[in-house]
Amino acid sequence: MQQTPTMEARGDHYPFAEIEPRWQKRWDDAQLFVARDDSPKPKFFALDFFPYPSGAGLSVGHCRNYIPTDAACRYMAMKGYNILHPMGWDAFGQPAENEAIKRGRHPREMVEQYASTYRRQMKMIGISYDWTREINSSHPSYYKWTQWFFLYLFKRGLAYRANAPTNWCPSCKTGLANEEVKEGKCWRCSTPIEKRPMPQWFFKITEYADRLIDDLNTVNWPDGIKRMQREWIGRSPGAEVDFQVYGRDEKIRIFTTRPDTLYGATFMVLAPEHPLVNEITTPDHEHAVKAYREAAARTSEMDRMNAERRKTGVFTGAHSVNPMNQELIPIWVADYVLMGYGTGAIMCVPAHDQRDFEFARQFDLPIRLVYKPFDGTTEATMTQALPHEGIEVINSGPFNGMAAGPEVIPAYIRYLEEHHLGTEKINFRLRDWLISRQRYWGAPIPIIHCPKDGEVAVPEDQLPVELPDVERYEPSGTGESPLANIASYVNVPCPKCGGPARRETDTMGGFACSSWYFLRFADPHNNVEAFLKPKVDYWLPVDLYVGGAEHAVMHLLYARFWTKAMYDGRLINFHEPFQTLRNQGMLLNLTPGRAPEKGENTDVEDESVIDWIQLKPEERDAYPEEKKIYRWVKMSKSYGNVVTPDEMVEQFGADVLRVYELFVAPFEEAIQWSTQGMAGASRWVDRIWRLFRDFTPQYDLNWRDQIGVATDETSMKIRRKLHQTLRKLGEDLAHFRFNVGIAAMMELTNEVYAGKAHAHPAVMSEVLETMALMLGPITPHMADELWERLGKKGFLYQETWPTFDPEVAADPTIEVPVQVNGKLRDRLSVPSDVADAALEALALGSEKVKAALEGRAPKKVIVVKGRLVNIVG
Ligand code: ANZ
Repeated sequence: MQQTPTMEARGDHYPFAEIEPRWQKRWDDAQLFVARDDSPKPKFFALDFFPYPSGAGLSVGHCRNYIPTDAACRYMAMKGYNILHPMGWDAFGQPAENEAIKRGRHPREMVEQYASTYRRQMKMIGISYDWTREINSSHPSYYKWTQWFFLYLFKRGLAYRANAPTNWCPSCKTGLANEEVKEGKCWRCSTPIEKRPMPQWFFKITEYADRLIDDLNTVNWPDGIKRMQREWIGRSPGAEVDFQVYGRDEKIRIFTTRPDTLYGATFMVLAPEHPLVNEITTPDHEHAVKAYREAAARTSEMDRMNAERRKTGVFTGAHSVNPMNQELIPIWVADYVLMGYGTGAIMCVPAHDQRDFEFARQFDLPIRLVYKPFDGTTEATMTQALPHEGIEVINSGPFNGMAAGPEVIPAYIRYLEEHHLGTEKINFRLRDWLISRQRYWGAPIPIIHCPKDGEVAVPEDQLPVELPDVERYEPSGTGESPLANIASYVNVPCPKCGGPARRETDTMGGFACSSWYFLRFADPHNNVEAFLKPKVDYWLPVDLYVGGAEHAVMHLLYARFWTKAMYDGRLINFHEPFQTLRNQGMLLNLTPGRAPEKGENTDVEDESVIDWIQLKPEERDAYPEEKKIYRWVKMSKSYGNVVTPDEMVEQFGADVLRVYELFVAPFEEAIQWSTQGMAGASRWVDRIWRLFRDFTPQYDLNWRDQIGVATDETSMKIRRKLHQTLRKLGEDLAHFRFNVGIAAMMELTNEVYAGKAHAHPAVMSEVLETMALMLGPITPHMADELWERLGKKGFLYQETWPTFDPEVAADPTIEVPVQVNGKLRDRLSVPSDVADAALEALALGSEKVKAALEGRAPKKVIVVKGRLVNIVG
């Protein structure tokens, strides 16, 4: 008895397991993705955010970043660009070190092992990285240059050491930058931050605050990220004004964004930490003020900034003189004024500032309006502060009667400056970047402390300052780095005077390494300098930068600052590192959890998920199904809901995973993971595979000679769809609209399937050849295989993206006659598939038809689909 061949044997399915590793090896052997520094082609530098390789390996969520960038690179290669698409490891810093501590391993070997897993997985999904340029930021050959840049900033006065109250994470046992404190908690371990005064190294990012805001206008970035950077930098234009303390010599300087409200200042508030508090407090108020200051010291900054909190404060007994009207106003101390912003002292205008209003009501302080309200509100009837808008200025001496509006504030600033009462001032929220960490796993700060010469730079020929190899590297918790315990590391001669000196023992936070790594990719093996300038001139800036939105005000701000500092020293000739930035949407997975018990904290990172406690993977089986609550949450190790590319590639293949991730949603939007969706992608890939299986034997290399005679309706239809899809797909790939591009490819597949039995053979040859090229960026393994089976040589990556023929792509037009009351009045030239409604609108818009109707409204319009419009008027 004859056996039916299995689906496999018939070749019904794309045999990914055999094909994909084979092509990956061939790409590798041919060094296909190795970037050339000496190409005459225009360059395209595409970069994925510098990953820290974590122990769990890549999830299909991470692939959401890498696959789209890869499709874009492969497309740009076919469009004739010289591509740089590198990868490396952000190996230093808290994430890697914390994990190493947890596992009781040395971070060095751990990072190397994890990186090799990432590398294997990235190759497995067909990413076209140039691995010859791989970098590892924890390697001395790399951090030598991180240290070199530190000294570059130090020599330019942009790195300095200062004793400042720093953000201290008691769990990670290190100081943190402001950007690493999220809602008062450590970005790595969510432990509440404490303030500790200690000497720390800072980078003077504040010197670049204006440029960091202004130059956002020159880059193509998502609006949300630009907005977050602007808000983080927080530029506030206003004025500083001096208030004389009554009966004393001291003046109190305040910062205000609203000098136009000076006449409405009816009291002042100093931050509890303000240095003048002790000086001016009168003896009868000393006790209360002291107690209040002590209580404030125990209150977190987060709480102090919370606008909802009931206002508290104490009177100092002192008064100051309002410089505009010489009125005496009381000086209070209150914790809603922060010492770290402006001057730590404010004038209070309860009529127009909500916090001041609440404070005035709380302590029965006077309120005075300086804008006439629209609705007759008075100081007595007010229930909240009135913002800027009002009819005109009142209660303000020479300013009375000025119409409320934008010209008011400059008038006050002019007055202040003319009378030497104050000056224009722009304040920033941004603070200098705290870079030192009391941790082992980072680039050592290349400074030597000499009792005679002070802070001395390690001479360049002694770089790198190598991280000593130690058994125990856990943070000491004393506020000193573990390196401080290594006598041979610490005790060194001063490079200047040769006398005994101490090496700096803090290391740099990991964000220093990622502030310049994109430059290193242009010249990764240089051990004479950080990079050869002509190479950076050629490759940089990065044309396309792809990664998650969580770095909006950390890495992306720091890297911009370093770039500008290097630009100022003429090390590079551009001042924005990343031209186009794209943030991928998150990948969510349906995850079992339960309702929280009374008083239990949900503690889920994602704010949209409240009242839900994730079930640990080990609890899941035992927990009753009917009590489980399923939620879509970010795919991550901490939720135990990770799907790995390994599982998916084993079951469906890399090309199917690529199609699924590109197709399932717009790039920027969140994806809800679905393994059924993978099956859908797989069906499409198989359909293409079978199409080629059936038609490749008839493929004719010389189809162009025959194509002119393929004028039958089916052939024309298929060709039209083919060229239309080609036109669309090119634009879609260039603009990261992969989902609609692939949807168009799917429609094309349907059209080809519908007509393939009747189409002219030359058309089917054209379809195969063109589709293989179009699939190059999307399903690169299958596409190269199909291409080869068509008898072609080489790789699609090196082929030219096909051009569409606009004539073939054009929709055919037909002529539709228009009659008015039975008489032919016009002929409309319209696409053959025109909709009835569109045809009716066109007919009624025709000048000839309007003339025939002589201004009458049509009584009836009859459209005979695609053939005739009949108007009764
Ligand atoms: C008088 C006034 C009247 C104010 C008014 C506002 C509205 P931004 O935009 O954040 O820069 N301020 C100044 N220093 C402060 C500090 N250290 N702690 C708390 N508040 C402080 O806000 C600046 C405004 O916040 C300043 O302008 C000051 O109040 C207050 F109708 O002065 B304003």
